[in-house]
Amino acid sequence: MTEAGIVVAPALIEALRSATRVMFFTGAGVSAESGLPTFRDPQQGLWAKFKPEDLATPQAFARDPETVWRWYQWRRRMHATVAPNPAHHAIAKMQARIPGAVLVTQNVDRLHELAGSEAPLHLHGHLFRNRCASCGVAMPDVDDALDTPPRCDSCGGLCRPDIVWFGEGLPRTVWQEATRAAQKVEILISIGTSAMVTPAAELPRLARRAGALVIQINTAPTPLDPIAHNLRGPAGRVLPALVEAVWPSAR
Ligand code: BV8
Ligand code: ZN
Repeated sequence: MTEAGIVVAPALIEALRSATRVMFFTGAGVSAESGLPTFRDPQQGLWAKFKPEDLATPQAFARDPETVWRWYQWRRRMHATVAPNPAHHAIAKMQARIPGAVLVTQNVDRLHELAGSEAPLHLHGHLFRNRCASCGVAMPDVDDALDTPPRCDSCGGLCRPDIVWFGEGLPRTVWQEATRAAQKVEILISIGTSAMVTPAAELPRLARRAGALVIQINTAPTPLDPIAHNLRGPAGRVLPALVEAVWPSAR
């Protein structure tokens, strides 16, 4: 039992202490304690009447680009006010302790990077990047106060967030790298994801089938429960306790 009241089996501590091939797989729950709503949480304020699945689609953008654009601008401004929480910092610490540990995130925020994690694989893109919806060219330095999507200098197409919408394919090379790594790891730690969105949610199952130990940190049950060793609790409390248990600061 760690001082945070988290029970971590000695075998788990031993496995993490000796592991050399580890993957961290994160979802919106890892950013919850930074104050960012997860996809399961009801939208806030102006956006309360929308469901993310209704806004985060190419069809929504084609139908009403201004509304979709304003939703992302609102999220960018909201993300600009939050900071990494102890969960992000604990993941960065564990990555430093386990050379070559791979971090794959479904999140589009940049809190892992701000906490010091190196080059996480973003399966669903980047909230703070934009591209032309027509020719795909990157469109950097767009003012996050703009209420309508600017036009591309090269082709006049509309600017869109560099994000994977529902119904769109994941970035091919990122997905290949993630699936290749998932089949080689000894341990996959799934943190703060409802494991409902595919194909991302396949990664823990892929790792399990390849013989990995899957550890899941979540405040609630998910479809991964049956294949995982479950540490129930908020990631901002469980992960620092796990770091302390595996690498006691005294050493
Ligand atoms: C694809 C960017 C094919 C956008 C995102 C039926 C009809 C149509 C499509 C489908 C369908 N059924 C399945 C599909 C496929 C679809 C899908 O999975 N839909 C879901 C809704 C069922 N998937 C797709 O469309 C994907 N593309 O399949 O393409 C294809 C292939 C080739 C060519 C063309 C097409 C694309 C999916 C990517 C969508 N984009 N994000 C944006 O951000 O605006 S996904 C988005 O939702 C997030 O990025 C994230 O990945 C996902 C939400 O999942 P989570 O991260 O898990 O968050 P969630 O809120 O669900 O859960 C939070 C968890 O944290 C909870 O478990 C909670 O208990 C826990 N928690 C809370 N607090 C804490 C905590 N845990 C620990 N500590 C805490 N403090
Ligand atoms: Zn263009």
